[in-house]
Amino acid sequence: MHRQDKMFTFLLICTLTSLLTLGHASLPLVINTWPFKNAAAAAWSALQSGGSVLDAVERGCARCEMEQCDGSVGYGGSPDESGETTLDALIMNGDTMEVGAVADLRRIKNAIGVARAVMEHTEHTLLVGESASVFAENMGFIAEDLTTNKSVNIFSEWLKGSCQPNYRKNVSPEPSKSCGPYRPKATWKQSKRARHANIHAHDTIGMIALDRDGHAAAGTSTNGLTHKVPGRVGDSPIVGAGAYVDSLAGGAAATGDGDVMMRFLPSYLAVELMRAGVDPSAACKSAISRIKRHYSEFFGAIICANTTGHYGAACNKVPGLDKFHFMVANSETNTPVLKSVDCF
Ligand code: SD4
Repeated sequence: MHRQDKMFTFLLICTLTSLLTLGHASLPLVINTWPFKNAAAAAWSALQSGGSVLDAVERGCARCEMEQCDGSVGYGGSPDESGETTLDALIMNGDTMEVGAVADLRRIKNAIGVARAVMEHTEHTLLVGESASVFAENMGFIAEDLTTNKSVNIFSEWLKGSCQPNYRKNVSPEPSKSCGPYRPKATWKQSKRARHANIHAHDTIGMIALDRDGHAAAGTSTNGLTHKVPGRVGDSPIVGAGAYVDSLAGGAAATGDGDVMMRFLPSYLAVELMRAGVDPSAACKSAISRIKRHYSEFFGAIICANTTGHYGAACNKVPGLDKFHFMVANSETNTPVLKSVDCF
């Protein structure tokens, strides 16, 4: 069979399987990564009380920022190599295709709020680092320390353990044994260093909201990866990677090893597949398959929803991730319900 035929057969089988397993589509719909129930509830109640899909996504993600969902969202989590917590977030309007995003945001807790301010009060798409924080302060966001006792402990334990694990390669001193400062190795062979994703510190919120009038929005918020190199930006604030939405096609949001996942723009790919008529579950699977082809061991998952309110999710099966959990609220459930999908 030709490669294209194989792909077509794969998508057809996925679509048929998911049609059999999925419930009815129903709008409005809120769907988010991981079992972050309160975030889904906040988004759902925003919609129920007349808020827009953007309000729903902003409030849902902000709830996780406040609650420090799983330590992976908001302040006090994922200290970088210098012990600081920095935040990435994105919000996208599927009607206008406007995007606001912040990356490496410092000292501001409400990253999704700042992302929305970028979208609504500038002509830009993405602000980063110290300047993003100054922008936020000027827009009225309060600057405060994002460090907590917990993040200080994570950081000091890491220092005590010779800075293991870390994300350096081809440097000296040997990064798998010692702390920095690191310098490039004079000579080195291209080698893949095994990635040491901690699956328990890996729970970015990604959310999609659709209403009955055909409006759609998506967003993400995260503090990235623990012990990341300062300045590192993940996939979450990158449009098409962390999330993507088009009110004429659907939305998608990703979670997992952003350094790898952002190379494939999985959210964009999934939305384009749904635009072409592919079922959300099959679109999600296809986006994960694309990454698997190059990084069979990557840790990651994606949620997808189309304009009719059908939804799905997919994840790469790796040790510690057999099933991926996500939340759904729609007019059928009227309350957030925990769903799961088997990884493949
Ligand atoms: C990142 N994708 O910064 C994020 C981390 C994550 O679930 O999703 N965790 O790479």
